[in-house]
Amino acid sequence: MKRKLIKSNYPFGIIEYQKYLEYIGQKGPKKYKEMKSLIVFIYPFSNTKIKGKYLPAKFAYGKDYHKEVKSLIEEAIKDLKLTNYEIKVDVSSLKEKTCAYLAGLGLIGSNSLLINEKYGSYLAIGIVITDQEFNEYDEPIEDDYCKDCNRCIKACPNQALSDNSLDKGKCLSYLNQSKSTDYPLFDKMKYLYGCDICQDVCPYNKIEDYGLASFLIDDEAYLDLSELRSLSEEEYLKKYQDKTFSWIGYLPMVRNLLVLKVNNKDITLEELKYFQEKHKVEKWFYNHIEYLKEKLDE
Ligand code: B12
Ligand code: SF4
Ligand code: SF4
Repeated sequence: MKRKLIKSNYPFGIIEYQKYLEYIGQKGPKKYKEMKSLIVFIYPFSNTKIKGKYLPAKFAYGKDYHKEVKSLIEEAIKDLKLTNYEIKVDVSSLKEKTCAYLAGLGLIGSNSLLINEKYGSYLAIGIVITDQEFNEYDEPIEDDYCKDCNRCIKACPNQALSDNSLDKGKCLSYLNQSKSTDYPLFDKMKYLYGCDICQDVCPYNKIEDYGLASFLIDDEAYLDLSELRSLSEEEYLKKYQDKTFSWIGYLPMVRNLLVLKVNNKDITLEELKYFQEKHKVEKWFYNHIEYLKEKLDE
């Protein structure tokens, strides 16, 4: 199969599935037994930090990247006329950063993310897994982008990074996408959803904005307390269904906004009590508000 049939305006690379399995130390396929190749795509998010205290990280500025990337890939591989394939974006068991590295699309930095020489690290990875073999495969880049920079490691407010590994339990991006009860770890949260602190400081992201139009900031990236107060859970989910953050649901987003409001001392005790009372059956939420009330009082 010829790779020139793939039409993409952004970089892509192809690797043998078997080589990926060997690289990650797996003897043979546990899943996708008949598959032969992985076609790995990257698509840039916006890297422009919009001023505002209550905005999500940049990967959630625009439309849900899971859906967007899937349809871009569907279009890019149309001419290959594949019969046995699946498109994976974020939710597969494949180690997507490692796939992108092996496909020559960049290197994994100390922030634990794939950095592409042109597009930096603000990007989404999408993968086609197929039984099709190709006439040519890509090789990884041999270089070291980070050297002794360490800016991301120093900037992480929760010390979640050390060299190439991430302590997920300390990472604000994990905390604010879950119903975590490690309340003090939210004290230095800066983003309404996800976290970009370790990418904001990276020199590879100080580039022009290549973000896809559908990933640029839109009105639904702005959430405010009075709106969350007036919308029912159902109405909220309907309004924000095309956003990357919709999957975590209503209450975790309310929690995130309340945390940021308290971190910025920009809320009253009465407002906190209102939400606490309204959702008192959710213990993880109730107790977090208890913690926030004390913090506001400090
Ligand atoms: C779970 C998950 C998270 C979790 C936990 C991540 C973790 N490492 O534990 C949380 C919620 C914290 C998270 C946060 C984010 N995530 Co995330 N996440 C994932 C997901 C679904 C799985 C990652 C995972 O845990 N894999 C298991 C671990 C063991 O493997 P791994 O992470 O691939 O790590 C391996 C490699 O890094 C490799 N490795 C380490 N060093 C080196 C060096 C070299 C040279 C090589 C080759 C390999 C290598 O070894 C590791 C172990 O095998 C992937 C999608 C996917 N299916 O891969 C997206 C993914 C990694 N996330 C992504 C994004 C965008 C983010 C955020 C930037 C979002 C945000 N703004 O908040 C943050 C960044 C946080 C950070 N600094 O890493 C993108 C990454 C894009 C990029 N440029 O790399 C991915 C690929 C989703 C996508 N399809 O675009 N994420
Ligand atoms: S995403 Fe935020 S909390 Fe997670 S490692 Fe980066 S700076 Fe630290
Ligand atoms: S901030 Fe520096 S150390 Fe961290 S990923 Fe970027 S270049 Fe590497």
